[in-house]
Amino acid sequence: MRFLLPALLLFSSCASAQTNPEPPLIPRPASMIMGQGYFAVTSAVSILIDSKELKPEGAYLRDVLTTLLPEAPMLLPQRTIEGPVIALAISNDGEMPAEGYSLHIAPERIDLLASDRAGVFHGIQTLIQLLPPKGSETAIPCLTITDHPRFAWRGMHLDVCRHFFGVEFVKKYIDLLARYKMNRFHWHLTDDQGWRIEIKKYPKLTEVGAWRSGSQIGPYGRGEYDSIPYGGFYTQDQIREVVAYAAARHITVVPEIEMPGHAMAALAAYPEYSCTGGPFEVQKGWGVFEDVFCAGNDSTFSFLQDVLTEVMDLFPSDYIHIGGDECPKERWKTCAKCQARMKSGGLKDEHELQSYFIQRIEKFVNSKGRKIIGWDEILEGGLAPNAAVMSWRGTEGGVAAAKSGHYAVMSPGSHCYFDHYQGDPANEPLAIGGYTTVQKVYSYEPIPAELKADQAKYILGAQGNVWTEYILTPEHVEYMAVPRMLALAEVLWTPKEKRDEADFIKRLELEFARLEVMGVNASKSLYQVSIVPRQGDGSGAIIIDFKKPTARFPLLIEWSIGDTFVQNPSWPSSIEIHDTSLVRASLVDTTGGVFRAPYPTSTRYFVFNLATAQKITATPPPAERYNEGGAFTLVDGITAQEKRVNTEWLGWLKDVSITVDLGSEQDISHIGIGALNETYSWIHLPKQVEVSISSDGKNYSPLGSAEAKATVGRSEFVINKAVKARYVRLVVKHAGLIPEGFPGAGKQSWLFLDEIDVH
Ligand code: TNX
Repeated sequence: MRFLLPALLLFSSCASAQTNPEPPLIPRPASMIMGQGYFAVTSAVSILIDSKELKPEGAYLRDVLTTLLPEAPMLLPQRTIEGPVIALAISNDGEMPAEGYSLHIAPERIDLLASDRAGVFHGIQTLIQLLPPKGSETAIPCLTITDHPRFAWRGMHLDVCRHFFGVEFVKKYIDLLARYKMNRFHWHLTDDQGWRIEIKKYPKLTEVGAWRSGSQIGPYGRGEYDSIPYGGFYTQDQIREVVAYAAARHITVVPEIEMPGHAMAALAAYPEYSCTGGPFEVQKGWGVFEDVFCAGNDSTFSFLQDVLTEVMDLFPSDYIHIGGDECPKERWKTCAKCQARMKSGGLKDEHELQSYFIQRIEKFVNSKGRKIIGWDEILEGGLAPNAAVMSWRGTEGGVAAAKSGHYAVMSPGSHCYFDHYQGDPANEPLAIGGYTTVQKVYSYEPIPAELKADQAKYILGAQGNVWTEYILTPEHVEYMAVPRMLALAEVLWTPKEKRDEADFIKRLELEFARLEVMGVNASKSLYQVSIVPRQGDGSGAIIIDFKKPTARFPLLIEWSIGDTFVQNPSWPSSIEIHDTSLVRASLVDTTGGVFRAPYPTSTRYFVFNLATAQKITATPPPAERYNEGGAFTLVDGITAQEKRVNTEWLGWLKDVSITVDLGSEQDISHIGIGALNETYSWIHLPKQVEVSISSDGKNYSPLGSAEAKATVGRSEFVINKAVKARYVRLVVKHAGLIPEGFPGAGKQSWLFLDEIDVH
């Protein structure tokens, strides 16, 4: 039976004379040759499978098509039948690389031939990307694709400890991985703030360890917590359900059980496996904690082996992630059992004790036919013989592993941490820090340049990590992961020479429309216009440059100052402001393109006072690392936000003298300057701020010391006196060495300053 909608007929007949345009597939296939004409996807289509083995993949495709079509297509064993077919088959010639497939779409039939079931599944994902995300019968372009992955490990991680995400969302996350041909889901199941997996032998791990009495609010180090009980965990049945769901999508779930550090939740439940015996609480705040598993106590190992035994029963993954990161050695130094273990084992320091710990666990995991993978700290003190390394602190860990013949998965903070900012922090929800745009992810090359070819083969691939300290909801996880994981998926799948950023961004634009229909809260930060102020002629004018994102053009910029909207087709665009203004800017698509969702709007509020955009000098200038915008930053109309330590604040390691020329003599009643109090980042308030004024810029008369309104975070140093002056000078005394009891004690502290307020 032949059944074509009139629209499809029209569509295919119009286009039949020409070669079809390339569809916007992500990741881009290794090879794609466009044909002519279309295949009509209707209820008349039958799905054929060449063996029973492919029944799950056939059923998966049928279920997807059923959501689009009036009736479910038939799923039949391979044979010749009348009418349009999609034939799935496994190739026996042994020539196709693992997970590879070829897809041939002709007007009458589609042939999907793959090296293995995973390849069939990936080919099905390609087919799905050719379909509309919802709706009805459709036509897909004739083409031939030959495709296979560049890397074997194409991973995404999710931290469910800092914040918990239920099974429904985990499945949605896995579906996203599948769509972009990712094949490892790294499930971070235990940490200081919560133990999230039921262990039958140790029920307190979830009775106690899965719950905390409150959570940190706001940025790190502020010491602010709510007192809302928080928690959750997965039962073993739920874990099995997720593992099976992922397996049906050819995704391996790699469980992570953290040791010896990041163990506070476990120790809150079973304090006997610590060095001191506790008691402990499941942690409310983020960070690194000194209490860890005791390495001298044999019962710690029996406990962890019991846990891992249940874990290995649940997860078929050949790699089991045992954490290994950020383990302070303080407790071990003063623990009699740990010290005795070091003595009897001839271990020369606590790093070797950590290495002993990991090797002992590795032996156990290996004895069950599995392998361990751990964060790069497991290299310290000697790497366990069969261990693989997940390189997060840069790429050195991966390089060291590969050079010594160990496998490595690359996940450097610089390119693979999707908990970092992806747009101008002024326009983004609070994040942990960093700045990793989708373009930066796309530029990532997983094979470090220093590796020779025979070493490079130890790089299994890479992985994007989503740590959730500052990510509270599923929608926010999606926002942080998408579209960055699409960029990483292409880095990991597509041949290097086929990668093309501009082309990717174009395809991404069409994908955004689909993601919206799929109910995925993708970030559009890529389209943010940056609003960047700079010094005018020093007489109270700020010039604002609108910087375009590296996105698709032709797109207009639209900005507003207050209620006045201006559209401008030209880049770069600049305006000048002289008064307090709310400035907004966004892109506008006047081409009637597919991507109709509004582009994000960037907003910056410029507040003017007598000092704003006047001539300013700072002697000495700020340290190079914290000198964005120069001294002008102190009078740019923007009060620095705490979360923007790297850009809006200026930093010094010494005293500084700042002079502002107000242009003419002014009546003044208030002189103030902002300073940052963030001792965990080694940033301390100044000792003193001496204020003086002058009419001629030569002779200064002291006004006195500004008083500190000190708080954690931004603090203000202020002096209120009615005077007349043209020049204002602030001599800011640096705090000197960091006192005992603070992070970085004994080192030189940082002085961070921002907006000056004179009125
Ligand atoms: C470091 S990455 C950690 C995590 C944090 C993350 C935040 C790693 C192995 N350890 O515990 O969540 O930074 O970016």
